[in-house]
Amino acid sequence: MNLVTNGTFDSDMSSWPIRHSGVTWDAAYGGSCKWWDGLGTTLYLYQAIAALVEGKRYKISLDVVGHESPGDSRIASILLGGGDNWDGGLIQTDGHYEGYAICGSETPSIYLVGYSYHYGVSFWIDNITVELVTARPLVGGLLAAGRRGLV
Ligand SMILES: [Ca+2]
Repeated sequence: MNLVTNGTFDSDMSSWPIRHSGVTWDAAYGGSCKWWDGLGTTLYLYQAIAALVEGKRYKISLDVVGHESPGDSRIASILLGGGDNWDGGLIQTDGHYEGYAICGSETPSIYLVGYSYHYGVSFWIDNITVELVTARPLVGGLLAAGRRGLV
């Protein structure tokens, strides 16, 4: 179950009250979130997500749906509850991105941090999701396999 509210930016930036002034709603790409500012500016986007639990592992995904040349998109960090950076790597150009993060001990939330690499570069993101990773039922699976004579 996706825990993010309005991660699809259908018509506005509701549920994303904390963000840099260069992170705004845009009608482009069917409703998306535009990141823009001058060279080297740190941009950020934040949403409190009460359902996140410290120490639990979550899958995060998002799409970069467009960017203006000459620069690539740059989102360097995605943190849950102030925990360690996700393992999805640097988000550099258009595409679908997935990674994992463990929720830290701060206010349950998602916090995305990026920057404009070249002056005037804009990029658009969409479809932000955060889902709890549930452990596979390994023991039950082995027992079932055993009953079928597989182990
Ligand atoms: Ca959208």
